[in-house]
Amino acid sequence: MSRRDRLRIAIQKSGRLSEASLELLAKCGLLFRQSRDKLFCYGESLPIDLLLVRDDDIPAMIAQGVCELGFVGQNVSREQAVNATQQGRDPGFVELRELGFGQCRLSLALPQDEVWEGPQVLAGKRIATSYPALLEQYLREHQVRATPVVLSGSVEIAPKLGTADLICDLVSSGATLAANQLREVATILQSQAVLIGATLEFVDERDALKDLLLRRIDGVIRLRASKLVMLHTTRNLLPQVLKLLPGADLPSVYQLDGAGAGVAVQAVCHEAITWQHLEELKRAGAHNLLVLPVEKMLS
Ligand code: PRT
Ligand code: ZN
Repeated sequence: MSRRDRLRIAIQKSGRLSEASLELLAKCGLLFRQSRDKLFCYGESLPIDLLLVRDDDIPAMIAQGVCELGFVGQNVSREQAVNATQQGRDPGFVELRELGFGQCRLSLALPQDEVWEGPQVLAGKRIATSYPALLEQYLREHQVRATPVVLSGSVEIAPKLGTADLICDLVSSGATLAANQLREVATILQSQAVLIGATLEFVDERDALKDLLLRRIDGVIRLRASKLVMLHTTRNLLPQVLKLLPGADLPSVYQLDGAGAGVAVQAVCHEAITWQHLEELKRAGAHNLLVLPVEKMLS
């Protein structure tokens, strides 16, 4: 691989992952010279440039050394990795981080009136899908023989057209399945957007740039779920109350003015805080509970 002093990251040009991908990069402090209609955006704040492409092309671009990093759905990265492995090739890329957006699942769906008693009902059936490698892996694991019918789009109408008996496709709300009188019966893969990167290490500036970007992405992801929790309690109840704070960093405890054993607690929690958490805290003796978003954090 030739030496380069700038890092390239590929994201989907236009589609379900584009906006969230750009937003994540912006939160990492990356600014690009405006050219969203073009393939290449020059990085102005750091020597990190952006490639805007079709999501399916990203894994191969990384494997070929065109770019070093990319954001894709796990459905795409796993399909291409399994496909490469089945052909005895090294995929040339690895998953580095789960990014927490673009959630969906790859599922099998049958016409609504057909029964599902487990994977054995698939025997001899034609299954329409854009994910033949993941489907074949599932069929192998369940030791059942069926015929994948590979389609690049409009998979959900294949049973109605008679070109397949059932489908294996991405689902998020389930509305598309319902509109086509299909019923989700089994999930093959739970998917979300991931950061993928070249398997090879770099011997130039790109290595440090990749580490820097990974650290910033980790910070953004961690902060997304982080909340500042403030509450009042009494000193004797403090151990129980602190035990109930989900994923809390070392909390600060302050004596409340003129309130005897009354204390105020402040803690940054790194896990989602639900109403149930708050109710449990209240039962344990906490009151005046406040949950606030955290904007930036530097430890
Ligand atoms: O042009 P390009 O190839 O880049 O775009 P694309 O058409 O391949 O991708 P796009 O933008 O549709 O999806 C990009 C990625 O978003 C996918 O690879 C998934 O990782 C993720 N994602 C999340 C989804 C969905 N949710 C989703 N619901 N991708 C597709 N769908 C489709 C699904 O195929 C089905 O047709 O939406 C329909 C089902 O949605 P519901 O809500 O009706 O269940
Ligand atoms: Zn695509």
